[in-house]
Amino acid sequence: MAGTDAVDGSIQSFDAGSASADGDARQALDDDGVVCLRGAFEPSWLSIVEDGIVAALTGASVDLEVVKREGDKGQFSFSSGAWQTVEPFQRFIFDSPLADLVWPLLDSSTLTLFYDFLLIKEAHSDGALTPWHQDHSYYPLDGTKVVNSWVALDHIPLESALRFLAGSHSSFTLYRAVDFNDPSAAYRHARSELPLPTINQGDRILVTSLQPGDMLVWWSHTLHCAPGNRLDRRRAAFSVNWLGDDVTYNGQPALDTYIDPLLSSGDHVVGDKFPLVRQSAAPNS
Ligand SMILES: O=C(O)CCC(=O)C(=O)O
Repeated sequence: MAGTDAVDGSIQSFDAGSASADGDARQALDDDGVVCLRGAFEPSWLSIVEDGIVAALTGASVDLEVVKREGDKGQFSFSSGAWQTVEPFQRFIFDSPLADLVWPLLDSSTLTLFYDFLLIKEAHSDGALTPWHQDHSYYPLDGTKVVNSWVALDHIPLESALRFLAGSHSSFTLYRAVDFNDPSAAYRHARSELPLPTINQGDRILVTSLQPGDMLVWWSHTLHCAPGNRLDRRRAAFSVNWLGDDVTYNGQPALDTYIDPLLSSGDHVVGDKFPLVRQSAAPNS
């Protein structure tokens, strides 16, 4: 894959409040593998997430990691599945417009919460880059309707924004999972041995700058990466990962966040850990 700096197109963006966002945004997500919903959250919702961040960073998140890469001034903090113990994250996930913005994009009779992920790249965490990867290659899941809804909490200019390989989701090919601490090492829960594709001339790398409250949504098969944060201010996001009606559990080894010992291979992924958040009266109605 190319480095994290090459960029040549803009992620298709829609006003989250506009009536046509569902259809056009869904088309863009299906075509490119990623879409941006502008102004998805009012500042009042973002301040609830900030309350959650304070709680998560001061002990409420059971799965918090804080790293400082060699030579960096700033830390990189990330936390998975904190919604279970961080009440403001619960409020944001269950009471904000989030679920109703995401559900129409999935073309699914159901919407299930998979997990949340908080990432904070402090000022000058230059080395905290996110290598090219595909979220799905870390999950013990079969199916295609898996999305990440990633909400910007700060102004994120192009230089520190996520990059996506346009259309890389479309064949649902599963590539080798990358070890984030050492991209050259084998990942311990590998599901596929297929190396990540090389980027060819004519491939499009998509990016866009974001304002606080803008939300990116991408499929779990879409290849993406992000640079470290070379800015002199924080670059933070709160993302929530969702499952649709074609997703089943396959029981393969994975991080605890993605595992529910109560589920068996072939089960629909739903339960206390992965709650059903929306369900239509009749399938696809
Ligand atoms: O924001 C980032 O740096 C990486 C986010 C990401 O790749 C993910 O959540 O899958």
